[in-house]
Amino acid sequence: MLDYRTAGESHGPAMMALVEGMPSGVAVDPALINGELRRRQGGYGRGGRMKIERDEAAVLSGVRQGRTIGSPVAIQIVNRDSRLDEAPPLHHPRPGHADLAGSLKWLTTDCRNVLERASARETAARTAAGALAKCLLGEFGIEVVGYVVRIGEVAADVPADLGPAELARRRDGSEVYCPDGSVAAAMIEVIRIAAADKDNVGGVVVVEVHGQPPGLGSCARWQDKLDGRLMQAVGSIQAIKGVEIGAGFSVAERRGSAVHDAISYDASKRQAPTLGFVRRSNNTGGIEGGITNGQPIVIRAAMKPISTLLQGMDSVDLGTKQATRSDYERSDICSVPAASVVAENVVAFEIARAFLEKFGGDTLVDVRAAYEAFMQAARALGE
Ligand code: EPS
Repeated sequence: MLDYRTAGESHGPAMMALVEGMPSGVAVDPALINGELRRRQGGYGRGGRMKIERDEAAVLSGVRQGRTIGSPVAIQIVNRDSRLDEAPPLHHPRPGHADLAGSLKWLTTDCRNVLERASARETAARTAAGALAKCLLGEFGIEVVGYVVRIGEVAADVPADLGPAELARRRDGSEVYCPDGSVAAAMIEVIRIAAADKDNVGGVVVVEVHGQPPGLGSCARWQDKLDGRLMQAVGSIQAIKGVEIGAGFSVAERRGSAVHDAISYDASKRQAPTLGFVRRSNNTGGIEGGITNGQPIVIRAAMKPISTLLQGMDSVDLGTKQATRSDYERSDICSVPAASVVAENVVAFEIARAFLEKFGGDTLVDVRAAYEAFMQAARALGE
């Protein structure tokens, strides 16, 4: 089974990802992986740390002559700002960060032990693992694209049918990774004003997946439902507080006839991932009963403003219990654009995991044969 783990402290020597279960024969594209790491470091609103770091993936195992060989793939991203033992203690927990809850959990008054692992720096490792998964997805024409649709009170209007290439093109021309060029300047202004007020802002990101076959995930076991798995993958990204699939929370206020995506059939579209089954809408976000239906998968996630505030917030000293302001640690003002990159890559990993659950084998040749046999049988269903 495809799986991964991450390790590393924000100011330790390195961040690491260990990916297991990749079939052999997958061409690993270092430019793709490092491109995603670079995008994650960027976006308007990033702080001083990102001027120090130059994230680059060193692939230490599992790849020979540019292709996976079936063994675990270890990826290391060196931290330039590595000073874990010298980093000062932090006794005044920041509301919203893991500082207080983690210090209680691990019985310490020095939040440093907790915040080093809770830090969003960990998402560099998740991004690298997801980008590796994209090397597999690319073999099957599956595209994953993440972008920003809200910063604070400024919301974007992104047409539903742009398609992944155009979405990525528009997004990549934007400092806030938003495909709606008409609001980018306003988003930047919201971040700038918040920073001037020693405050910060959150936002909303969207991830779309295109080209995946029907039948990924399962309704047989609740653990295998793909929507639930995607929600966990995205909801576990630092500072994410809500995840929706398709029309999400808005379905609650509409009638069923206006929510469900009516089905028709068009034989001329049999080669598409939907196998010719046509929907006029995609409110379900590409997943019904925990299983892909071939329509694009659409996931939205809300990110809270990050919990390090230049102005501080009311807090207490964990040693004396006296009232104080929370500590300020060097931080970003807004990392919503970075979160869109992380979300894109963790989603890519979950899609690859579900793909290999259905079509997995030791080699890419096995996987392709299983995929093609399934697609052929599914197209011929009922004949
Ligand atoms: C973070 C605090 C900042 C961010 C960090 C997340 O780090 P530092 O304290 O070193 O300035 O820059 O994010 C990253 C390092 C990253 O790579 O995304 C936090 O407390 O969560």
